[in-house]
Amino acid sequence: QSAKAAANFVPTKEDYIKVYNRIAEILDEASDKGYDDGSYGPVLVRLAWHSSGTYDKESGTGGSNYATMRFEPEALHGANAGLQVARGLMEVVKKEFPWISYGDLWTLAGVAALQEMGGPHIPWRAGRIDGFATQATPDGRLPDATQGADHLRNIFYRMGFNDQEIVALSGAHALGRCHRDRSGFDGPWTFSPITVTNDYFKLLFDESWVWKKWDGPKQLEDKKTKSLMMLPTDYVLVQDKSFKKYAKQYAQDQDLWFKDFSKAVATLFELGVPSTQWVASEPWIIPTTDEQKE
Ligand code: DDH
Repeated sequence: QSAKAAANFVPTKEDYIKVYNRIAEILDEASDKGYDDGSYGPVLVRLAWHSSGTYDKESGTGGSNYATMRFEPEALHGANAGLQVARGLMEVVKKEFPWISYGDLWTLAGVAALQEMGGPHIPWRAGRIDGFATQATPDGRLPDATQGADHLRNIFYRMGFNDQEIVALSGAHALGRCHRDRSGFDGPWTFSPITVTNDYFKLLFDESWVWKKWDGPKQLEDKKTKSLMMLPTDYVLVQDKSFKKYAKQYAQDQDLWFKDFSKAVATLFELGVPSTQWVASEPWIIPTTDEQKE
């Protein structure tokens, strides 16, 4: 394809599905590489979330529109430690599909990862544009795992979310793990860290959580197997009365959590994007690779 043809290329939903499918292939390459639990899914979900969760509704700054995590110092913010892995993977896809914006690519990767790991469909549409380093956000917009309920509310209310949505979004910690060399914390939240389930909520209620005795940052471990972890901010969801009500509902009803999680994540991934930029008036439902075979 010549440069001129590439510049005139107007992608359709089908073209984005091709990108989705390519990302789906890459997820599994983790197992050959011996990476973590055998999928790049969790770290890609984290990239999509950290690129969106910088949004500030008052100033309208931050969010997924400009993919400013490509630039320093945002790339080097403590909260983003380790995400160079995910950005590097997406660089490969960007080379193959140069017409896609980084903001669309990263959020589509989050959608592909969640859906391919067995989660609910996440409505998504294209329209984000690449921005500039001057649009990067200041440090401190993402949650700090050592803090309490007030901090969680300050951070997520600033994005426009309420208590129910904070709890629903937090269920993403069913996935992945903490890495000593990234956040300083250590271990997975659940026994199935590459499958989307409501186990995070179940475990919060069903296990006894005790402070881990170690030289690392303050975190909890399950008394029984000592192989799972919770961050102080995770534990807040069963301590704070309002959060706990929703956490209990999600522990008891995975379908309810899937529904609320899908809606909140779709909103999260669209934060900071002016509605005039969307290529479609409504978000699309992209079929999983399994559904495409049916
Ligand atoms: Fe998270 N998260 N997260 N998180 N997160 C970490 C890992 C992952 C917090 C802190 C951490 C969300 C909310 C919060 C994922 C998704 C989401 C790690 C470990 C820390 C620390 C990083 C490392 O060492 O590699 C805090 C604090 C909050 C909060 O206060 C609410 C949300 C809303 C999401 C989401 O996706 C909607 C995922 C996935 C991971 C696993 C990454 C991996 O590499 O594995």
